[in-house]
Amino acid sequence: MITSKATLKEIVEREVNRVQITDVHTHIYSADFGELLLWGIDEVLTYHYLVAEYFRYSTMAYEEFFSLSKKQQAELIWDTLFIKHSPISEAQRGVLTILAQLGLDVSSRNLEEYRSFFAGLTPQEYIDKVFEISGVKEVVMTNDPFDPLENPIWEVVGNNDARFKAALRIDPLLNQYQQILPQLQAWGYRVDKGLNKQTLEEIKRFLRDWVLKTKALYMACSLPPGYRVPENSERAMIVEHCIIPVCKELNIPFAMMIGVKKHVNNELGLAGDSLGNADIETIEYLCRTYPKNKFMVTMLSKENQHELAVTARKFRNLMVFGCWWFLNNPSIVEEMTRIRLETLGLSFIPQHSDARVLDQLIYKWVHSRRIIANVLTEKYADILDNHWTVSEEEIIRDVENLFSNNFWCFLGK
Ligand code: RAT
Ligand code: ZN
Repeated sequence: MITSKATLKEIVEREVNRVQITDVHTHIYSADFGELLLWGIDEVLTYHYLVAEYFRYSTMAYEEFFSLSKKQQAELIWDTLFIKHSPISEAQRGVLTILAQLGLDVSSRNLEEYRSFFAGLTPQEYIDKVFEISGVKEVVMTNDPFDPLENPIWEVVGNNDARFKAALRIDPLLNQYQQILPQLQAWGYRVDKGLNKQTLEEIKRFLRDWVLKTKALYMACSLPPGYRVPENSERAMIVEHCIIPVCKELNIPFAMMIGVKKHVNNELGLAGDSLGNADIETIEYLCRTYPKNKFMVTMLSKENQHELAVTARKFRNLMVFGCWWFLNNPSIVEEMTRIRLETLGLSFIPQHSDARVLDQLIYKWVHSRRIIANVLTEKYADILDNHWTVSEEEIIRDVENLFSNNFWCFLGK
């Protein structure tokens, strides 16, 4: 039994650093997906979080920047965000963590040297290396059947690397139904402009086909702050009449990522989205009305975090996950982790990486592990003060639950 706080800290840190992670939401792919798998220093530097930060300092026209090659963009970002200003933002610091963890000389500030390190690796070798360094055992991808690059891969090779799991991402279906209608029709689904009975059945058939084809662990969608169900809208109809029944039938969760305000500055491309407060009543309604369905929820606004944690106390079919996107700053991750541990005990998924570039698994998890370990240590210390005893095995159990098993148990696997 652990009695001293110094030992406690050491054991929690050791176990949190050692645990093999299931990363429940990423945008990376297995090597089967070819060019869709992004990796290497130029991809790391042109991450859209850094592109947004680059334009805090640069006066270059947006089109001019986006017309440059990736290599040229990376050079501008390196010079502006690392040489001309100290790289202290979370996304900047992340680049340094990646380089340091790969054993590269961060102090050399030599981009060409970093490039030559990556030039000597194959994607497969690098996947193995990154999984090993980051201590990630498996990741869930974001799989969009409407993506013209991704779709044909599922039709031909599919995914052959068991460490990569699929999640069926259906943003276009829920957010742009009229635009994707011709595509669904071209694939042989008898869908109409109006959501009549046959159309709803055909959308269900489409969802079923793709969950089965990709072996998706869940369906997912990113949704605006104004997302409402029930509501007289195409989106709410498709959620209640297609997504909910198919998820129930296949026994998979519907992951709702709520609070994205798309294209606040369209000229910034992927970096141009922002956030807004969302309505927790939609989650309450869905969890209450469909108790046999499972919902994974992450929300983008800091202001929504407390009510989301409270809502999970009311509904056991709700799994709160991750500190998403703009929330993935150390100060906010720390606060959210505290709120969740104090409100939900150990029954949530504290973090996902959202890695878009393979290398980012490294920094996102190095940074998150450290914060989560600190908060956990503090919480165990509080119960030691009450003469509760905690064993090493119990700490290992708790840590494994947070970083992997809570997800698999929620899925029922
Ligand atoms: O975090 C991000 O990289 C965002 O651009 C989004 O991809 C977000 O995570 C999402 O899944 O929609
Ligand atoms: Zn994401």
